[in-house]
Amino acid sequence: MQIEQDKLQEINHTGIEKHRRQFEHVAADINDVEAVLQKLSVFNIAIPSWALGTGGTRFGRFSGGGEPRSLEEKIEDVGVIHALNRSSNAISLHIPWDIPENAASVKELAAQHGLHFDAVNSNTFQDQKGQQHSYKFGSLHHTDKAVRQQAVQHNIEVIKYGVQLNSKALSVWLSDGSNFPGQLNFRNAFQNTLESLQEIYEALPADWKVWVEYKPYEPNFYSTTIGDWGQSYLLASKLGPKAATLVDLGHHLQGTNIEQIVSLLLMENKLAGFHFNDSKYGDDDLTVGSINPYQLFLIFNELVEGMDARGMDHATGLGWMIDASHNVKDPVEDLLQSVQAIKIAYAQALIIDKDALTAAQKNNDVVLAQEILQQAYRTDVRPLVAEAGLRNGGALNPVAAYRKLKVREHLIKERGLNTVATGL
Ligand SMILES: [Mn+2]
Repeated sequence: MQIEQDKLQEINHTGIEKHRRQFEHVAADINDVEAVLQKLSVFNIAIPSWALGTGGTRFGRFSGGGEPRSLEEKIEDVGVIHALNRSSNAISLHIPWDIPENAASVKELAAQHGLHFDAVNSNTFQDQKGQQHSYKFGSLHHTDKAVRQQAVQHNIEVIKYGVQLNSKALSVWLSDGSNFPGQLNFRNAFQNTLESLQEIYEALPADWKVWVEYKPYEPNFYSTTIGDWGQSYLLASKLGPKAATLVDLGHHLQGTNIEQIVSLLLMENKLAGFHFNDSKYGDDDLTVGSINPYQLFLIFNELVEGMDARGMDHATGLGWMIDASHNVKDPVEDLLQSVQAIKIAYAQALIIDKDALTAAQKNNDVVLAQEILQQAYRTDVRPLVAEAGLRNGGALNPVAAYRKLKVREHLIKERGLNTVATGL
């Protein structure tokens, strides 16, 4: 379905006076608020094709109805998200869940919604129907060369689909690892992975990148072959300049200082980008900013500082994507909340008094440094995010507008109550 602009404007109109008051209040204390709004208005976060349906756990799955039944319907759902927030102009495909049957028509449909295709994701963590070799004991790291070759060929095929859609990156996440001590020779597993990735790297077009994601555990519970940023960085370094490390926020052990990892990867020009989500215990795939928004802000502080130090464009310098799963929420509402949370953290990072912070750090004024960071964090920047969305033709409040427009009800009517999207 398409969002009707006149109805959206009507909804915006009802909240506009309150918004103006709140915006002027916060804008009065911000240096160069127009520069902040400009950065916010061009900042987009890609939506993964697998997050548009209800996610499940291994205990069950409770569909909310009206889920997209095809790649085309997934594109339409991202179109709805983008029409409301004007900040989600890309979709990231997962192969083989979302093989584009007709690339030209899929590209045309995406363009109608103002969308393009972000990184393509390969899948060697499941066996597909008719597949010759099993990934039960891994894929790119497998002890059997024939299995490794099959996984390499799959990744090369994913690149080919991506080329048809004008994607520019291949995102690789491996479930390869071991469940029990003694099961695996760590060095052999690493070397096999490197060799396999080298073959994939060779197949990358000149203007492509490969993003190497890491994860400490699950589905393997003793070791993961690309388990942390060090292992990913080592692979990316050995592969070459087209390879970099992808940080998924949920792929860290509790208490990990993710902002420090981000800072150093950026310094080394080896940060590919992000999979945003939030978690309390592990890879929970919860809504971005729902559990620890302060950590998200601290990450954005390092991102803004580190990207500015390298003269990078915030909007295009790194890959920005959500990687979440929704068990009990409407996926579209969850994605709208996630994008808002990301933009809020970004806006807070943009208003940090950097000169004052640098001076406080030089003087070892620990108290002042904390005051400066928290001054930005405790500023309610939501009117800035709303203003940027409004100026781009989006909704003042995307979730509220989605509900007032009864989008889910329309989707259920159109697609039915018992539809099941491919994905997690
Ligand atoms: Mn991820």
